[in-house]
Amino acid sequence: SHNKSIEHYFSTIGEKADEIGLSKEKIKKDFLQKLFYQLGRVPAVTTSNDLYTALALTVRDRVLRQFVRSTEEFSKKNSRGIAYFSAEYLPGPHLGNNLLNLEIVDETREALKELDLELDEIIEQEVEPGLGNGGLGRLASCYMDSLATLGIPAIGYGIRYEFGIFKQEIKEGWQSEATDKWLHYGNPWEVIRPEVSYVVKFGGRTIHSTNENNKYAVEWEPESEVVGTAYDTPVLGYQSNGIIMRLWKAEATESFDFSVYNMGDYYKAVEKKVRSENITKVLYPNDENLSGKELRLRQQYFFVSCSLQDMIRLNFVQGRKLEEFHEKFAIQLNDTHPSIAVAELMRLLVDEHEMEWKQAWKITRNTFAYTNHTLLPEALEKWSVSLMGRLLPRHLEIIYEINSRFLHELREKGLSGEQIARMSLIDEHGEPSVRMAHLATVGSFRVNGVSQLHSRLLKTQVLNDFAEIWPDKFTNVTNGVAHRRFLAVSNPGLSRLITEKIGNGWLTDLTTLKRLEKFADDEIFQKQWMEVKLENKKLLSQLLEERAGVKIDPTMLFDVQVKRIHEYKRQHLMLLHILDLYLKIKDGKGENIAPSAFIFAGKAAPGYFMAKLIIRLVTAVADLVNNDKDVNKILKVAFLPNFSVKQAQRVYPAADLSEQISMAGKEASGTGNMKFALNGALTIGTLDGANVEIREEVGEENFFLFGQTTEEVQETRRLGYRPSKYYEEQEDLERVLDFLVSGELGNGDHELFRPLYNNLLQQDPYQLLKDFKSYCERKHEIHQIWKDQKEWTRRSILNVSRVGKFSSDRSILEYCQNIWNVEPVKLRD
Ligand code: AZC
Repeated sequence: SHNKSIEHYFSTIGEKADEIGLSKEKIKKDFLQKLFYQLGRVPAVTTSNDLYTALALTVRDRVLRQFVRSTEEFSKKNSRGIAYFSAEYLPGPHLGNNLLNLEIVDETREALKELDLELDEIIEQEVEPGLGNGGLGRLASCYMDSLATLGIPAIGYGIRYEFGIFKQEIKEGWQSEATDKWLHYGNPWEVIRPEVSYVVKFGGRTIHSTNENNKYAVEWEPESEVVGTAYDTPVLGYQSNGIIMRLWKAEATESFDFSVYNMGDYYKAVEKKVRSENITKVLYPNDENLSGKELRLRQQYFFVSCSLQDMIRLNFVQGRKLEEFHEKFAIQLNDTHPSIAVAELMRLLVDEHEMEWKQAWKITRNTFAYTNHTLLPEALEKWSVSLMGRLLPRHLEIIYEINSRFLHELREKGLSGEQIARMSLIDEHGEPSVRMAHLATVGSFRVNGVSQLHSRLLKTQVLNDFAEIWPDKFTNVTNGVAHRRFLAVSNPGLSRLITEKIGNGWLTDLTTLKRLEKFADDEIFQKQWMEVKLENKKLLSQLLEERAGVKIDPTMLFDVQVKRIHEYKRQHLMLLHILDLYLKIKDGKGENIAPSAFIFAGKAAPGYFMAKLIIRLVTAVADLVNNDKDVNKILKVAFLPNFSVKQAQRVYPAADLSEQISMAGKEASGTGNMKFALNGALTIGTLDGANVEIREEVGEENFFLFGQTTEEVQETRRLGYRPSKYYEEQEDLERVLDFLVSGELGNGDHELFRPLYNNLLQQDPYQLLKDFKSYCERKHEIHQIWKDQKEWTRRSILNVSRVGKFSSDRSILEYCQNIWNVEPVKLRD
């Protein structure tokens, strides 16, 4: 058996299969060998990157060893496998996380110490793969972590972008973008599988005919082809084996077009190769906004086609019939980015494997499940029929066929013409286009939102027509976060303190944090808790001094908003409040203000003017506040450039206050909100996304609520919202808004922030002005509570002890039970 072969392999090299070399001595020896044999270095002559690479390779050996065992376990169990389809992943740095999961942090630290090396400095070297934009990509990686830990046979499919999310720099106060060459120093974590590769076709035409057996058949004669090759990154679980993230890279079908080459046109031949490789060159940096670009659709189709072909191969390798595909696999669509998969699976089954349409459709509909991540209309994907027809002519035909059968069904149900038009896969308003969310919904057996509120709004608004005819198809899975990364790895101080008190059961069952509750009033424990937080704040202060040039007193209240910059998230609401405080201090009315550091980080989509202007406003307010002697003892403002998972791991542990202030109804869930609370920050927030559930868990007395509810927001709009009313009625607000265009911000330029000013006074689509007052009131209350450090700490402890629900382990178990119908297999003995 497979197991025997592993045993056999290790016996041939004189080792035992279950000895994975976790001792200090073995780690040290392997590290030196990697340095010597892989990199040609001795410890006396190395670069920091050599040290990092040697250690990463040492750890990778151990990760792979665990991984090989899990492949074997999974094939023995032969249970339904999960394929997670996601155009984005944000795994963050691997090294620290893998050390934790292998439980060799101390051994490794010791081994390196004997060589006069510092583990933390080496960990610091790692360049993370920024293969996602924000919440959606990070969620995919949290889910990989939990799938691995829970021992679920799973594979994460995606795209190996050569350039990830751009590197953000601040130049003269503005965001500027540089390319992210994350592969420059090599990538020790991936294993290339040149033999796992598939051809993907594009363009051309379809030929319909009846073949010799009198069977109707369609052939797709493409205009071009590319090859996708698998790059595997093992994802280790905690105390368990591992799964893989399989990312596809595009290459030309042949290195050269020989016919052209023979004619002597070398450049033309190479051009074709370059064009093919373009597909996986770069991640589109738009978060919840469409680019509508042809290359983006190419990316989506490319990775989906490779992945489905791979799954069909696996299905056959395991000796199954294609008719059983849906029993062997479930595919989770991470938003609509991979939803062309519905049409592609139909094409593969019907055209390539000659299956009857009806049977193929049954398999397809029992394979896919779709997660929606946003209700924002500008983020709902649509592809113009003309583009789709040009790039994927066969898929457009298939989509039309699915649609015609679907609409027929609706007519039989007696639905009105209007309702049928609303539900059609094709939007006929203006330029005809394919509604990808409808395709995903029709082609899936389950549709879920990512928090209770969001799932309810999905059912009652965006996909209401579908929820009415298929109520059982809709469900909720509230997001969760990889608490091992976001607490155990990134906040070692707090982790140690917690473990001393309640043991380390929380690593595998976060709800055991509940046991901390009884220490919330324990003064000694409170003091230790505060000390840990202060240490974390000192570390972040150092980083802010280095990266943002701002010196911050670590005893200040760290008031933090980190996330993508978007108007609906309302970073500018926080800025209006800071300006209000500034003006009050200037008036000599600052006596009630707690010394505060306002910390921002996040990227703006390069083409999103308003978001970039908001960043410019942060830096302008920072310049004003930090350089004003009357104010800078009480207030500091900093923008930390280039927010990433690595940066995030240093920010959450140091936060006192978490800002979750989106307009209600707009943030599908949020996951940063969970990471902050897990690290002991209190939250100021609206009743939006998962905030609602966080508040429920931690208790309303431990959560600073403000602003309108979703219903109130809608009512405000219905009644004809006039933002200038609030400007006219509230003196403070008027003063702050006028200050934006007073010339005192942005080096005397009155016009710089005029677009923001006009937007707020004229439309204010996210109703900042309406929520301003209640936000400021809550802030005032927060500042009073902050002065009572014991009370603050008590609440902080209660927050941590009550966020057990928000582990991604819990989310994944819900996916298993309510969607995939699989049972976790615990792997390691
Ligand atoms: C985000 C949502 O905005 C965020 O609220 C949620 O927590 C996260 O997904 C994970 O579910 N959405 C995106 O990042 N992007 C898109 C296209 O929705």
